[in-house]
Amino acid sequence: MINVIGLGYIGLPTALALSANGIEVIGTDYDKNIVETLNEGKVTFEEEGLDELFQSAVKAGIKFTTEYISTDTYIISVPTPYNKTNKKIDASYVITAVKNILDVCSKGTTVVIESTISPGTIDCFVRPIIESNGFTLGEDIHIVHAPERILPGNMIYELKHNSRTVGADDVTIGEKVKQIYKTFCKAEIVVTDIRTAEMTKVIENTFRDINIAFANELAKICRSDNMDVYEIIRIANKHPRVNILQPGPGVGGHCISVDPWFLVGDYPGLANIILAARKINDSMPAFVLERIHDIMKETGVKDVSKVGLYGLTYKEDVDDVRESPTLQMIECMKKHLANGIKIYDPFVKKDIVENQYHNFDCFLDDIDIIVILVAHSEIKKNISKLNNKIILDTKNICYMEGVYRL
Ligand code: SAJ
Repeated sequence: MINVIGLGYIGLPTALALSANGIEVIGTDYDKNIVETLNEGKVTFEEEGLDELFQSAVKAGIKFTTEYISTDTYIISVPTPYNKTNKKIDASYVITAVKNILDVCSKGTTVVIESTISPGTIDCFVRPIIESNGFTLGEDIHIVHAPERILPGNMIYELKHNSRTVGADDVTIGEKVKQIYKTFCKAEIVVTDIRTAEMTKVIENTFRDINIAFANELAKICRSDNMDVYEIIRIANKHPRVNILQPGPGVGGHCISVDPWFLVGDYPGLANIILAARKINDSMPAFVLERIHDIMKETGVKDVSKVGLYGLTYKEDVDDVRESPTLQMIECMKKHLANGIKIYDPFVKKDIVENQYHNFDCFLDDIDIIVILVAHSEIKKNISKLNNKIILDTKNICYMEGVYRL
């Protein structure tokens, strides 16, 4: 039986996939509301295919609880934020989970950490706790790091089809954990050591952050000298070895905007491109605000309450707002006491900011300028409704004349 600890964006789909593929699973989360919702037969976030997977897992007997269960295999998928002051990993959720496991586990237990962790986290934080509690590593407890790679918006497909990494001290244990993941993962599973697995995960997201930063920097350069960044990227990408990503209003989410900081925090002085990329991506929300300011001046719209931000989530067609560029923009506006801007997102049902609308047409009725910050399918299908609006399109999805871009 596997006890999956943390039923968030990664833990829940993983627990469900294991259960639906024949493994006995109990999912544990310290949040009573999450556990209650799941026990009422409802999923806790929107994701294509998640409902179906949930139904299969429930049929197969998955259980949800706030308790840690005594068993021989655990998968930890709790958050690993970074400490905003020293930029290093905040491993406190992982540490608490390991401590709680030690209280109930049986001898010979395997503890798999799925949460993203910076290189050295297991050596610095996890091994010492296990040893100081009187357990012998490699005998009483086997520690494994098996980071995920699934993309929000396409999680259920990628859970099955993406290659994965399993880092372990002992190859036999690595192979045992590989067999567990093989129940639902049909792609290659590479077994390696723990530090390699830790570093690999972090640099994958850092690679993407740097590439997005390059596109964002190009957008700023092109704006300063009146060139069309999208056309330039489109043409450059025809080169067989060039593949530039798309500029946007910033980088959000709990992964790409967080993981590179671990390297900056742990290797100051060495992580230079990585730091520059983070700074460029973090500067984009303020850059969009400047664009809004210029466009208001140019078009004569004086009242900020006539401006509407479309999109609150960190990217298209997901309901996750963590580190979202829109929230960063709103924060930035508050500092300058510019209140009154209107906001709408079809995926965000609860009121999380001031002046938030829950109906697209009402939102449109009340604004003159629309700023597209997230390319949700909803707006892509309804571009014709924007005909009489001044549009700032930061996602390059409107192709009519007169649209302002980054
Ligand atoms: N973005 C751009 N321009 C682009 C692509 C993305 O501005 O050309 C922005 C998005 O709008 C969003 C942010 O970057 O704000 C991140 O979005 P994303 O779709 O690139 O990635 P995430 O954060 O949803 O998921 C990433 C993935 N990692 C990589 O692609 C290397 C995913 O595979 C990981 O599993 C996930 O992080 C994670 O959990 O670590």
